[in-house]
Amino acid sequence: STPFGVDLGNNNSVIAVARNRGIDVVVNEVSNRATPSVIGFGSKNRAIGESGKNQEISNLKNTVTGLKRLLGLSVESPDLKVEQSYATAPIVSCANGSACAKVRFQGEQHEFTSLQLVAMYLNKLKQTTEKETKSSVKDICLAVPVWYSETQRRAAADACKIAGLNPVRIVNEVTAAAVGYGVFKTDLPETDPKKIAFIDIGNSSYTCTIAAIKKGEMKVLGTGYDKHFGGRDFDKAITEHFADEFKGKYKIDIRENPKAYSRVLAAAEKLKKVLSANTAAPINIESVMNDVDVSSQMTRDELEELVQPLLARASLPVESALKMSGLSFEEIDSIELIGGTSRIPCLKNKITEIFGKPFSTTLNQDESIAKGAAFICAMHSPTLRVKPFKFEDINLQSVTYFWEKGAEDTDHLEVFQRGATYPSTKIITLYRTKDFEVEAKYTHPEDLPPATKTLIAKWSITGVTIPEGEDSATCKIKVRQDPSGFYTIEEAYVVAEQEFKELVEEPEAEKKEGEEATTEEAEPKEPEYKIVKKLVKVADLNVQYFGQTLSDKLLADFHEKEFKMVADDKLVAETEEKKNALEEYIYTLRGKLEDEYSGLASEEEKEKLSKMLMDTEDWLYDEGFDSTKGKYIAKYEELASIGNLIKGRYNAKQAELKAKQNEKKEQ
Ligand code: ATP
Ligand code: K
Ligand code: MG
Repeated sequence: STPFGVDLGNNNSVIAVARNRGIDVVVNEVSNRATPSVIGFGSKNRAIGESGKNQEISNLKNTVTGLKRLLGLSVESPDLKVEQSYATAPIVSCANGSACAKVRFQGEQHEFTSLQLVAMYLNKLKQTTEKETKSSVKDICLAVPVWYSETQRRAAADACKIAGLNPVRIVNEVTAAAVGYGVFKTDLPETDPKKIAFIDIGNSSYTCTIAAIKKGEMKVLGTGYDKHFGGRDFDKAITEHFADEFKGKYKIDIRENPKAYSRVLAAAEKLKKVLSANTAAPINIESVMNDVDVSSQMTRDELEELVQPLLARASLPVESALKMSGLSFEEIDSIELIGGTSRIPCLKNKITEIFGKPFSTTLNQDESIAKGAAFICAMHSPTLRVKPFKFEDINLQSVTYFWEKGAEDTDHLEVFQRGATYPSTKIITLYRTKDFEVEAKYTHPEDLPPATKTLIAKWSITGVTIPEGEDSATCKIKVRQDPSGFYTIEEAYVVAEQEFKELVEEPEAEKKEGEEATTEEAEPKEPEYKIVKKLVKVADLNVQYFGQTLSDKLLADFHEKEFKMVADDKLVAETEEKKNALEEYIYTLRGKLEDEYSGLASEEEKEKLSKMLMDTEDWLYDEGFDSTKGKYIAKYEELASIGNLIKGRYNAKQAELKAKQNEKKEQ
């Protein structure tokens, strides 16, 4: 399968593949290099991506956005309120306590979990990619925010699986961009790594990741973020400003009219973008509500004033990243800016001001995350050979593993510290007399975002038997923070001391430099042995994981539902296609009948066909307006049976004419 990288953005997503010995961004069905992260639900089908965005304003209640923000979000989290404030479809609590979107779809109320929604969207991106690359797509490297918890990362992986994808790696967005930088930059130092601050300001969040990069190698040193800082906050600030203005100026309250509010919000985003290039920009919306046309304008300075509260927080992510990395501002060699919102002049100035030096934009602001992810996916491919590149990410939360206290054991150990790098493997030794359980928990629940699950996972370890002559089994537990950042137990086994006979080697007589080795035979000696004790693996233990992944049964269930919806969407699209084909055929055939076919059909035939065309046309706008694919095909074929007859005569006549012409030429 083609290695596939996805930057799942809150506003739009970018997909990239590894092919032709390079990494390419994949364009969607309307040739855009980014696809809106939107799902619209309709009376028959879903409209995902571009089509969802196109119908958004007319279908607000059944249009879901904020997919990545909802994924794995607990309904107990205060962030739910934030997301609800941006959402136009109702975001509710599902039976299992996760966030769900409540929409009308195919004539019924549906609640889709955040996991299902992300799966739908990823499946659409997969289809886009398969179509564009004419290849199959299975393995995916999905980029996620650095602040995603275990719950959210597991949900991301499960969403991939529901979409029929194999998540070979979940990677932090900015890390993926930094990997791309390290792989494609040609002038990196061989030894002394450069310290680079990567800053991504997107639609909903702001991340600063500091990495040490040299040729072929990258290590993340620190990262900081503001989960609630992005382009949508600017849009909202502008919209709220105009909401107040329009209330006074036009006596309308767009806050009471979701459609009007959404239209102003969309106009606000446009205005914001214009203000990145110009110092003032207009806003004009016809009949925004109550038949009122609104118009106004905003200057760049006014926008800057409006977002002061946000700008005041702009240095925080950088400061936390620096603190974690142990570096000072002076030690940063360069600053790389990515993300759509980093195009805003006042933010650019702010970044320069924070670091006290100019930034660079070596990386493509919109595509570097997806490209890095595609490269990482290719790294994991057994068949593709990519440029070797080693990289390590940083662990944001300390994690402790717990077990029942034993006679010789304490009951826990902090295994992965905040600030340590991963992937990383550690071995824990426990002396056990029976089967046992291990739990992994975040060490400092007080540092976690509210409503984050403290328990990461539980494992049951079975098959413990005490070796003969011992009081307990010495169990070795291989724990790992894997490349996706998941905390796992890779394997567990029992070791025991066993005695080995080992040859005692004669200490070699020290040779002085320059001295010839003696050729004299040493006196032959009896070989001497000693008994050494060594720990060897004597038995494997069974490790069973109870974590935050969906059960196989549920995964299969969601998968089936998803592919049923895909089939429905496909049928609707094909039906629409057949209907359009029929409509078009009516017009072309009618035209030809009066033109090039006119001398080729008898009056009777013409009359019959004209009537059929008229009847079919009437049917199309009446009873057949919303018919089935089969009916449209049947109607088409009915017309074509006569149409093709005349076409046949026409073609024969054309051939005859051509033959005559050729004859003439030859003469
Ligand atoms: P996130 O990373 O938060 O999940 P995302 O990846 O979808 O979101 P980006 O694609 O990096 O975000 O950026 C999209 C945001 O950038 C939008 O809010 C958009 O309005 C904003 N944006 C794009 N171009 C400009 C511009 N020229 N000036 C100002 N803002 C812009
Ligand atoms: K994006
Ligand atoms: Mg982004």
